[in-house]
Amino acid sequence: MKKGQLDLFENKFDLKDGKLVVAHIIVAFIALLIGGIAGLLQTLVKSGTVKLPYGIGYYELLTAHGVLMAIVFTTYFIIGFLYSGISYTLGGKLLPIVNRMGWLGFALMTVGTALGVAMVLTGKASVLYTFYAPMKASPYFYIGLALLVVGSWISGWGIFYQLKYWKKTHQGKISPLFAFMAVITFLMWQIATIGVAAEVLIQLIPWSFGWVETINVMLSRTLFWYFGHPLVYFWLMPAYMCWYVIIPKIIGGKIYSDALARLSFILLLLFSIPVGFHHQLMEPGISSFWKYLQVVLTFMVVVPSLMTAFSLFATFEINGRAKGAKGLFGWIKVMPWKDVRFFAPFLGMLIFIPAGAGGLINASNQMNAVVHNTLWVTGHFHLTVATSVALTFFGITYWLLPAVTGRVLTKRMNKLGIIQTIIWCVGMFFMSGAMHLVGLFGAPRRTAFTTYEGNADAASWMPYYVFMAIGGTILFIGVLLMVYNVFALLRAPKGVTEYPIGEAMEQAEATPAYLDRWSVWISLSVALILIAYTVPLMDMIMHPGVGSKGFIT
Ligand code: HAS
Ligand code: HEM
Ligand code: CU
Repeated sequence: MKKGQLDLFENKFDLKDGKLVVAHIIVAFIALLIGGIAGLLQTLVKSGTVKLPYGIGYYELLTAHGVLMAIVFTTYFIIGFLYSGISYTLGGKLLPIVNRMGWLGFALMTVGTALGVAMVLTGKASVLYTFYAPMKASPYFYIGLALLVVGSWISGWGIFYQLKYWKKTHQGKISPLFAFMAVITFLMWQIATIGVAAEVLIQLIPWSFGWVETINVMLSRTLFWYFGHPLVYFWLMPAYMCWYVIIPKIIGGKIYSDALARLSFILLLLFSIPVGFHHQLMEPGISSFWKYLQVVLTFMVVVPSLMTAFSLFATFEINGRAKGAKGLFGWIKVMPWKDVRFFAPFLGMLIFIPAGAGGLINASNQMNAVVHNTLWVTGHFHLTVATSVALTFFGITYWLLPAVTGRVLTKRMNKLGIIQTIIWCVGMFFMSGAMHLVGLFGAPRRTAFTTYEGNADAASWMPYYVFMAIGGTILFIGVLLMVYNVFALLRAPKGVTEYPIGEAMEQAEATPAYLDRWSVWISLSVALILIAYTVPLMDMIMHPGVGSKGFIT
């Protein structure tokens, strides 16, 4: 064991780095709490149970919910989690400069978040988390977003720098799997956020300050979805990191294949960006050929998820057989069901099966015509990001916070964690289930309570809205319990908690070095993006049509 490296079983997580991790996690869960209040109110408004007081608009609420949940909760959690793993697997602690970059990124992100959320809560940015033009927000909302993105870049560069340093001091060695995955995640983020940075800086900010009068709506939506789809993989990849690297260790098994895990992340990097048009299938202004091409690529990006499913089943089954399990499903009996560090992410995996199937339906052009802009889509992403990803993040929290603060997970906290997971799944069953069903009947997303002047179809949606509200209420109890758990974990008894990093199976083939060759993968990724986007983007820029003025809801 080299100096400066850690022994896996005697975890001495660098507590100085731990502070940086904890800061990120705390902001994430404050966002979950406020976003949860908004979410609960949305379900109550939609079902006609409450009317919003003090002139609060429904869009104001929904913007707060979308931004706090989908952007703030996720990004902070991800950076906190990835920094912890980078510190642990790349030398045992962060380089001083990387620690400082982490704090600088955190500071910029927090200033940006505070500014953006202040605009939303004062009703000056009711433009939803996708901030589609021509809905117009205060320029300070967009500036807040820009700061959030720039802050996340600096944090990402910190991760790159730590790996570069590690490679220099470990010549000829392949990077640890966790670090490799963290770098891919942030590479993808780096390439994807260029789209939204361009939209915000070149289009939205000048337009919202009034320096230009109109905006090219088609172009802005395309730049948004160039970023918006990889955004959902930016949430998913850290969850996959837990499934691939952490879960095998927690169940006492091994990683099925290091090489397969790396390959799946490379495929995610290649195919998650040039697919934004699957969010724009119903939009005019993009020719069907380019939509078709991006749908083909969308089905390609499903492949690494199928590889992930295969690999997880293999880990579970081999681990089960090693422990004496027999038959096709004998492994199920030997899983550590009473351990929340396994239980919460496992339910996330299980729910990802219907969640992913819904995605395949969305991506099919003809079926997209049925579900687009209905509550079906809202149901889809409450399964993907708000359950598979969120439950995995919750599951991580139960060992991460103790590990980085020098504490232990008590039996009582473990039990509360199991209860929290069950509450979440029950609440989501009702809420997302009702959303999926009523969406198929045509109920639109992003609407407050309305009877459409007594329309009979709309009246038939009401019972589903009531189920959504019941689910939303149960989920809100889950949010409260989770936030309680986070603060209780921060005051848990002192002790040593292992940072659970799995190892590959002995029989697994050696990882081929070309998987670690970044220049090849980055070039391929850029090439695919250019193929998928150059012609349609040129078209939108050369034939901008009539620009739109801004609208304030
Ligand atoms: Fe999606 C809309 C297509 C995955 C999130 N998606 C959204 C929106 C969000 C979102 C937020 O093509 C709404 C954006 C908005 O506001 O307008 N999505 C897909 C496809 C996939 C997919 C093809 N989405 C995700 C993930 C998300 C996410 C992941 C967040 C984390 N989505 C769409 C489309 C739209 C869309 C259209 C636009 C709809 C519209 O019209 O507006 C795929 O990547 C899914 C692949 C996944 C699988 C599942 C693999 C299963 C695994 C689990 C294994 C389990 C085990 C346990 C081992 C094929 C890995 C087993 C245990 C046992 C006991 C059995
Ligand atoms: C939208 C409820 C948790 C992300 C919605 C809507 C409802 C809702 C009712 C749809 C409103 C509409 O279309 O009119 C809840 C409740 C939650 C919860 C009750 C738990 C207490 C989450 C979590 C995430 C999330 C954990 C992500 C991590 C979103 C997003 C939207 C949304 C991105 C779309 C906003 C938009 O269309 O602009 N939520 N949700 N939600 N939710 Fe949640
Ligand atoms: Cu997508």
